[in-house]
Amino acid sequence: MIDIQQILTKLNINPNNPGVSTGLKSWNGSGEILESYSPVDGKLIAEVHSANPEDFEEVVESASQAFKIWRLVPAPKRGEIVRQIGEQLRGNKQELGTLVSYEMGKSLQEGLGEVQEMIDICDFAVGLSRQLYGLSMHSERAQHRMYEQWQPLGIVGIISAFNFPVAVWSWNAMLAWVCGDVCIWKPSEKTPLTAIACQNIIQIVLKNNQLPEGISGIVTGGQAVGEYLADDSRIALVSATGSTRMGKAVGEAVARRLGKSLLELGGNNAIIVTPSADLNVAIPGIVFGAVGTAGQRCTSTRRLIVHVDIYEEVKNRLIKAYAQLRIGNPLDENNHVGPLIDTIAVDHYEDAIEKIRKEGGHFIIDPKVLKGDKYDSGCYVAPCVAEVENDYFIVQTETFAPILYLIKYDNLDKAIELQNAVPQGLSSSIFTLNIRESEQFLSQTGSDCGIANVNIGTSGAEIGGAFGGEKETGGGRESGSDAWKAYMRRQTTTINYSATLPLAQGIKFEI
Ligand code: UN1
Repeated sequence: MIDIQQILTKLNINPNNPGVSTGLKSWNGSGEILESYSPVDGKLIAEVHSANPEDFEEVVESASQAFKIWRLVPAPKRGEIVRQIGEQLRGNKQELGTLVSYEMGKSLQEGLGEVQEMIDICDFAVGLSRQLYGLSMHSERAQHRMYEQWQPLGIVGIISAFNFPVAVWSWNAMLAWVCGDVCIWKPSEKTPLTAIACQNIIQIVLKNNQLPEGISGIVTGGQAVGEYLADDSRIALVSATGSTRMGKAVGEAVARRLGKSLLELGGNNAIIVTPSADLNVAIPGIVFGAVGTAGQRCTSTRRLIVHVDIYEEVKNRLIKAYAQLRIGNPLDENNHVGPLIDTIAVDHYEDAIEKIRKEGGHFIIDPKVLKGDKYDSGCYVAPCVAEVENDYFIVQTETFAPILYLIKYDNLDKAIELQNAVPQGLSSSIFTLNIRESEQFLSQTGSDCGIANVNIGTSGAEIGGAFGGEKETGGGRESGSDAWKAYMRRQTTTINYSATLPLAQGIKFEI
């Protein structure tokens, strides 16, 4: 159906030696081999070497040297480089989006959408490069000027997850670059090729502008490579997206050396459906949130908290909607749901299902691991819905699969309490046409999440807002608004242009 060799070639990837063809030896590493299999058809796409400690050292050294040059480039000029990256991404959107879809398994629409998010963050970062504003203050001392300025941090380590293999890296990298930082990327070991494709694109732009390649480094590999980044005090900021388990390990290691971390971890996102909800808007929002990307977004809808008066109606409409879902090859636009990332994810799905049953859950739409020709990779599962209690252990856990939990409520205070009663705090929504209900949900006694939506599902956030969440989601914010501040250090400056030395707080000191 697609000619993957042709796509790899267009993205400058030599399938027999994916890293070396791009120039920097370390992109291919010398460490153990990572095999990239497509969950779409189970085929091996290519083998990539992971980075060993020497490779890592080489990449950090090249980043340190590049930082000395890059920090001197004026911010709007750095923005111009990011603009050129955005142009390259526009030119490669089809191929990169297709590779994302093939290597990761999300639908082609979503693969292209992910590349669009990268293009959008480039545009955002270009504008931002002229708006890295600091405040100025009035000094309490005469003839003194006081202000703050934002300086680059240095090397930013980016650990990204398989589910958004390229967009989440770009949210971090594009901001970090206009801020004057250099980046070292550890992509998910499950999706190394999309990362190498991005590196090729960036390196073309850097080369065209005679800039050092160390501005954008890559270290492929698993947990060990993540640990190199977390433990190394030359990495000023580690931005990590992924599971709470991974984030705790990274956060602890970085904190031990008092480095900075930005964590964007698991979600356990709920939608509250009130009696006034417009179900024609709510049902597609719920279904897209629960089954889009096969339930593997950190913003996927996991819990549906429905008012008792409309519970049966919502349940019936969900049964109808799920019956229409087409599961299969994500590159075929007729399908709604593609595969899970690998068979390990399928094991997690099956394990969760067993736990739901054990704890007393009841499926209204049955789970199933799909078999047969079309599902040869063994990674395709049926999206399912179960009636549960919010306090089941399994409901409190994020399972990266299309499993939706149905929970009943009778008054809004209780619904909000249920929505907040999980360890995670990423995304949340309410469907209502009642202004009191919507305002209560958005008030300080409402949702405790980093994202709170009204009449929109929990997933599909735009890049313009700050993205991230509270509690076990890690507290970090990436992407839009003023998330850029995490990639810079704030410096408060006071300048005395008087002929005396007045001290602050009126202290007298005479010699
Ligand atoms: C993620 O799942 O890690 O809000 C990021 C969304 C996307 C990003 C999700 N814009 O669904």
